[in-house]
Parts: sequence; C-alpha cells; structure tokens
Amino acid sequence: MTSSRASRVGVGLVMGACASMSQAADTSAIFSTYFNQRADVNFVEPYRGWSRAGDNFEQVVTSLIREARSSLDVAVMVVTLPHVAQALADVAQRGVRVRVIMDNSYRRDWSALTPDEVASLSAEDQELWAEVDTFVDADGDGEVTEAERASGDVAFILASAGIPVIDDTEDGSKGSGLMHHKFVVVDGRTVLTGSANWTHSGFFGDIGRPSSRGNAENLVVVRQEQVAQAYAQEFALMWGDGPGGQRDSRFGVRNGMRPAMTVNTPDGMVQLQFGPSSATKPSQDTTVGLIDATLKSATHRVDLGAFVITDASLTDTMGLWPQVG
Ligand SMILES: [Ca+2]
Ligand SMILES: [Ca+2]
Repeated sequence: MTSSRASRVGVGLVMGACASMSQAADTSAIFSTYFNQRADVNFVEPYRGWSRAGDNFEQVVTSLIREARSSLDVAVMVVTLPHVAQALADVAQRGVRVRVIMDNSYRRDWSALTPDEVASLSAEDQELWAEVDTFVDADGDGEVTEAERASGDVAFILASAGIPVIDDTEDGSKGSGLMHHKFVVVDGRTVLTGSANWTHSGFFGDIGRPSSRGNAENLVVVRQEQVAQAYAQEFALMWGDGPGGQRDSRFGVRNGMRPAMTVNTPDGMVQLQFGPSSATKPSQDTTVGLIDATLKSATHRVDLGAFVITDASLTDTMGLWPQVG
C-alpha cells in the first residue's frame, strides 16, 4: 500500500544530534532510530516468517509498549497488527492506563464488511481490508469466528481489554480523515514516533505480495521528558474527555497554533512542531517554516529523505543550493 496521504499533515521533528543505531532497545540512549530497509541487520518477519534485512518495527513498538508502568497514549492513523494490539491489551490488564486515537476513515469494523461493501471500497482501502482479512480469517475459510477475532482483530482485542478508542469524529464532526499521527507516549517520559503506520504494509510490506518488503520507513524513540510531554499535550488536545462525554476533542487546525519548540539534551538538540496550521498563519511560524529554516541552516551538506515534497518554499530553498554550492 502506498502512502498517498502522507503529505497532508506535517509533523516536524528535526533532530540536531546523531542518533544511535541499534536493533535492541537501548533504554539509556536519548535518541534511537530504526529503519525497516536498513541493510546491515536482519530479522525474521513475525507474520510471514521470512528472514530479511531491516529493523523489526513491530518488536521495537511492542517492546516499548511493554515498558509502560502507568500510561500509554497512542495516536496512530491506522493500526492493524494483532501483536501490537495484544501488547496494548496485556499492559492494560496489568493496570496501565491505555488510550488510543485513530483516524476515522481507518477505524472500521473491517472484518464485518460484506463482499458488496468490500467491492465498493477504494483500491487503497481494499488492500487494507485484505491485510486485516489475512490476520482475522486466519484459516482462510471465508468465515470469521470469535476465536479468530480474539487473536487477529485489533478493534476486537482493544475492546475486549476495555481500552478506550476515539477517532477524529469525537469532536462532533464527521471526521477529517487527517489524523495522520504515528506516535505513542510511554509513562509521559518517552515517545516513539516516525513515518510508518502500524500496519503490515507499513512495517513489513504488503502481506499477500511475496516480493513486498514495504515502503522505506523510520521510527524514532526519544527518551526525554520534555519532548515526550510535548507529544502528551498534543494527545490531550485530541483526547479531550475521551469517548462520549463532552465534545471537547480537538483535531487539526482546531488545535490552534502550537509554536515550534526547542529542547536541548546531553545528546543534542531537538526542534519539534505539530501541524497542521491555519492557512492564515505566516509560513515561517508553521512546520513548513521550521523545515525551511532547518534546510537554510545547512552549511555544507543535507541528507533528506521524504516521500513527497510539494511545498514551493522548500523546493525554492533547495533550488538555491546549486548556486551556493
Ligand atoms: Ca476462518
Ligand atoms: Ca468526548
């Protein structure tokens, strides 16, 4: 599955430090980075059982989830991986407060769709349905049993564990289809973020396509309370009072302007900012402005990996580079 919606909402996390590179969780490092396409480490994919190069994102995510002692705030556009849901259920069952926010377009009872409903989905959604179906109808007989849902259906596993889940209709709207975050805050002290949705196609590749190893994606873990708290505050704006109750959840531009913040750590500096911003705000105050200022601060080299770059001010900035050398 491609990420055609990847550019709609910007979250800028610009790291000034050289992050550590390790497969195993290094709980002493402030910054840890992971890449599912890196060539220098190998792992066995948990669902297809294939040995391959890259970091095992699911292991990174579930290990971090299992570290939680008090709270887990998960804001991820789409989650389909049963092992992740099971890890969330396990920590909830030992008393950790787990809260989950997803995008309304992807928070569906996928396994309950009729063949006609599946046929009417977009091609992108059909791929996602097929992924969920592979997990949920584990024996592939076309019938979904209660036992199959209990082991393979994320929505069912979270609901069974009593984990509250909201999406961006919780503000009383029809939903924006733009809850594009992929982060989890652990105990208010550690945050994992990155480019990948928590799906098989995001972490490992399209499950039914043997040649697929997935889009090139990254995860970043930051063990620094100020950074984690910035994400916790973003979560709190979206969560409001949670499911039902008041309509005090806020999404997208209704979150108001959150300025860029800078955090200095012993291992380097982090600048971060949450989008989107209202179109009436000056560009330099937005995530685009933060990225642009970071690009302009380069003196001799920029290594840039992006799925798509459409913003004219950023391409203008890069267009100047050949002239400045
Ligand atoms: Ca079945
Ligand atoms: Ca509410």
